[in-house]
Amino acid sequence: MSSLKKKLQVKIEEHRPRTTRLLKEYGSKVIDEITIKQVIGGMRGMKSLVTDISYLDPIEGIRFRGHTIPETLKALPKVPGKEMPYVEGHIFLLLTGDFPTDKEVLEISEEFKERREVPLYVWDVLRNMPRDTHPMTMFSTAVLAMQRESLFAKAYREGISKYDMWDPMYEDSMNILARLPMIAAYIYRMKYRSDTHIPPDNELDFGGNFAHMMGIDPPYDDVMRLYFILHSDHESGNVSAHTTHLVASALSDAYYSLSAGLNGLAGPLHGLANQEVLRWIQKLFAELGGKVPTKEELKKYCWDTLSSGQVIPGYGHAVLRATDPRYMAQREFCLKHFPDDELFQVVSLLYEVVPDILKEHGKAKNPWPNVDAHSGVVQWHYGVREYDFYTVLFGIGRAIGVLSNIIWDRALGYPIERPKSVTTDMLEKDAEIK
Ligand code: HAX
Repeated sequence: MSSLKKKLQVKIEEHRPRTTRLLKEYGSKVIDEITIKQVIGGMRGMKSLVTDISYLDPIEGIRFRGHTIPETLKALPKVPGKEMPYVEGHIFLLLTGDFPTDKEVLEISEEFKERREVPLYVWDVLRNMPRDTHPMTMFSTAVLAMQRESLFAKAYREGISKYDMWDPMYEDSMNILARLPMIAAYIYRMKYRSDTHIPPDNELDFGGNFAHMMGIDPPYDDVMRLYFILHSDHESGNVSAHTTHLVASALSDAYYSLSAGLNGLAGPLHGLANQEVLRWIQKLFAELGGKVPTKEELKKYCWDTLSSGQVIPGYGHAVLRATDPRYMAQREFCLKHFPDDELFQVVSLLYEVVPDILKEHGKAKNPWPNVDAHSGVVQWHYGVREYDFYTVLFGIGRAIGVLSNIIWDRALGYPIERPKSVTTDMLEKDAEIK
């Protein structure tokens, strides 16, 4: 058994009595109340999920296992000669709550090399889809197509005990994680690089290998290490995390669950916003005949967008009430590596104008940028200009968090999710509307 799996097993055994005790001794303690606004309004702020993998504070932003983004990036083992840490180390952190040693990280890196072979039929499935299919559809389909490989589904058929289910869920999840960069790079090069493909390099880590298979030189490898870590987890209530958790709660395996979560990520109000930001900015460039917009032109464009009943992509958030630290981490990278980039300057200018406009507009509770306002610029700079691919990149990162969560879901025996719905008549009765 690998060091990661051994450590995870110990952590699971330590944790289980905490959940059991809460349920047995404190199960009826009230922790919140629910309003009609929450019931109609997408359950905003309703406390109804448990995860120890990350926590999102409205002002401070995300903490991974209790650590802020700068703390996480600092403490994870670095790839030799590189600015960014191993993504493999972040997987270890999310799963166990501990920072790994160099040796533990290298072990996962090696393990991924053994697990990453994608079944050949997946390429056939992708190749048989119309070439103009959205890359997120291809990505999610590829994950779903592999469901026949599921060790969890097999173990269930053979009668696995509830308490052991985390084990095959872990095995499936690690197999999926090892293969996602291979699948994503294949889709990219099939669609946008004349169907030419670059085999993985056994000397490289998770992020480095992905950059290599995309065919993009350093520092794109560091870009992707940062990107996958930043996008990994954002607690459990966001659409991709919640969907993955919900589907897995029916004891669907990791393939079914992740594919469903990716479909949620593909929505423009969620992960697709990173594509929408670029599409929106490029539309402005086109309207101005390729000219870089002035501040006044940007303001007018924002107001035109709002007046036509659309949202400004990359701004606002259901939980955050300040600038997303994932936005800031990417901004710092740009300031260091390409401060004069034209698109980066437009994005910076947007940061100066959009919050005031959204405040004046008076609707959005959070006028500040989220992660998606920035991620496209970095990709664009390094030559990934096919912006409909951006959400696939988000999907690789997000898989790390959501799969970690469903392993823990099975470890702690969380039940099938089944909230209760009410009718409008019932709400009117509660509201005492005559
Ligand atoms: N531009 C214009 N209007 C906005 C807005 C924006 N960026 N953000 C919120 N609003 C509007 C909402 O549409 C809503 O309008 P209605 O009352 O007419 O329905 C109102 O302000 C109140 O919304 P809210 O409570 O502030 O925000 P929600 O929690 O309902 O929604 C969203 C959060 C992220 C979906 C929202 O801010 C949005 O649509 N932003 C733009 C799309 C985007 O960037 N999505 C990515 C978010 C991060 C993420 O999940 N990444 O994957």
